[in-house]
Amino acid sequence: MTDLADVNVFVGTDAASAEHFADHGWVLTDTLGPDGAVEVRGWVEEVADWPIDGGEWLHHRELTEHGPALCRTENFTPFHEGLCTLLRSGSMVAIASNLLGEPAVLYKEKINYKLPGGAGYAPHQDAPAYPFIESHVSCMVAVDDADADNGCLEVVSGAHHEIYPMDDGVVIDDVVETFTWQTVPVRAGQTLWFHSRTPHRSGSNSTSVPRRAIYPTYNARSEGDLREDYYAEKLAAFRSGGRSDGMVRVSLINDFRGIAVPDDDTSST
Ligand SMILES: O=C(O)CCC(=O)C(=O)O
Repeated sequence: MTDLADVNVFVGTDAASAEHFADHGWVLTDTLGPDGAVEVRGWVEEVADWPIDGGEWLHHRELTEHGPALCRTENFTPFHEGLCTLLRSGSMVAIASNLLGEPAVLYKEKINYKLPGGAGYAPHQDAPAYPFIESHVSCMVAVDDADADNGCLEVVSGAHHEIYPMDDGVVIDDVVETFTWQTVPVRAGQTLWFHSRTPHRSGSNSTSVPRRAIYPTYNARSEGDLREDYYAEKLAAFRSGGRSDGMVRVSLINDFRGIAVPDDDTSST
């Protein structure tokens, strides 16, 4: 497996980064560095300790072979100063703006914890899950090293120009088989930026340690500041019910492969 982290890391705010992103639909940058990653890991642990029902953040759990485990938190920047500053200002917004080619604003944010035994994601494009907006860029800020064993991302290069046929939000098998998938191992502190139409997927975490990552999504500010609208729409959709296939509903599309925790299970994560 090629370690892209060694051979292909960009600055993010320069023309070469924007060119690589435009050509491939993704680009890898060194955003936090090892020291920043340690600080951010502490912040993610603080968020993970927030109570399930204690606030307006959205915690989601999945059932793993080790029992119920936290799989995702959304809508946390209003309640965490450090993460708010990291995701809504400074170099993250500057890189998003460079890749979009105009000033960017945060559209949504999530942490995927992928704890030991945590499930992966079926092949999908994010764009159908992001209402209101034409132009997005998302990224995976690696909180822990990610590789094939703990479920790093796999992407398809140069396939970000169209929406592919999908079933329930997941790209259909006939199309998936035609793609050349590229595994993208990343080190803690690195950030993999990807277009909202870049097909991507990931495996489960078969190791004994977490594979945590933060995923902010940005849109061009010229399209509006729609973060609150996004979360209003998402909450309304979630109130209408969970998935009927026994899997956890974490998204407006059904890409997540995690098994739902029974409603009457209140055990801690
Ligand atoms: O964290 C992962 O492994 C994949 C995340 C992803 O594709 C998603 O949340 O849509």
